[in-house]
Amino acid sequence: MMDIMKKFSLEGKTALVTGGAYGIGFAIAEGLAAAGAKIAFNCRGEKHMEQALADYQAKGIDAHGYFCDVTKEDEVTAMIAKIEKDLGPVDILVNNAGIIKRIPMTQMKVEEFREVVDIDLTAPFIMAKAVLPGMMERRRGKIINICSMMSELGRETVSAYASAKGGLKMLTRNIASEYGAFNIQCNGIGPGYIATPQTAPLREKQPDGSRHPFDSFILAKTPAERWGDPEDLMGAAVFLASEASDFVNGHILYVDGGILAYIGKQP
Ligand code: NAP
Ligand code: GCO
Repeated sequence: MMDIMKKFSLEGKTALVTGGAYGIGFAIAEGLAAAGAKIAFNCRGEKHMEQALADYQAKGIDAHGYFCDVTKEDEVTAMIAKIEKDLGPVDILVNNAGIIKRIPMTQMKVEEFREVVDIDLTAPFIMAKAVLPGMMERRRGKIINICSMMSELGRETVSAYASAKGGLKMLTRNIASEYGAFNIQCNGIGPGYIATPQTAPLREKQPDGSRHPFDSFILAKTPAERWGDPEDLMGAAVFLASEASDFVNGHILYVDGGILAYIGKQP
């Protein structure tokens, strides 16, 4: 009988996870490493880099860290060249780096809107553009864009983020459409509400020790009745990075505890 687990192996593959110093990116990199991939990641600050390298080492992962602001095409080009010299061609790109600004649209400055779109949408375009030529030459490649509930839904104060993540869903589908013939698969992961630094403000305990109202709201909207853990995303990432998903393209795999399927618990 065939060994189906071979289809999920990433042995011999090099994965680049943007924003992989902590949070979801770190967990995805950890999962890809456990499946056999060599790991490269980037961040912008010395402090985060030092801590990340120590954290990867503590997990037994020989991760390679690179300083790069993903919105700067020259830094991205230089980083990819360094990675290819250190580890070989990038087989798997995970566009994870992202920010959010929670500001009512009428109060949001245009520069703030532009900054979110620049990091959450334009940067994945820059990153994909940097790795696609090599993937086309080798006639294989995997690009995974980290989308969001806000690729499908809106909510107050996240107009820039939802616009970017909605665009990222369509960029994912367009890369799949334009480069699928080169045996390149571009898919998305749509995490639900995950406990990371990005959502920490939404989970802060109230002065009286009670749950943040948004925390209670998410628990009522999630059939799993819990926030996601970054580790919950590892399986989806390994699947979409491996040959097990070679005939999956342009798909957004939601890992959300069921939020998108559920009207929410009656109060
Ligand atoms: P996070 O804890 O805030 O981490 C974001 C990461 O992105 C950090 O490593 C940060 O590095 C990096 N980054 C930000 N801007 C960058 C830039 N210009 N260049 C390079 N790196 C940059 O966020 P997270 O919760 O792990 O989220 C990771 C991704 O998942 C994001 O795309 C987010 O939108 C998405 N997501 C999150 C959730 C959730 O509930 N947490 C749900 C759905 C989707 P620095 O230290 O350099 O800032
Ligand atoms: C918010 C949250 C969400 C999550 C995530 C949900 O303010 O609503 O930050 O946007 O980060 O994107 O999938």
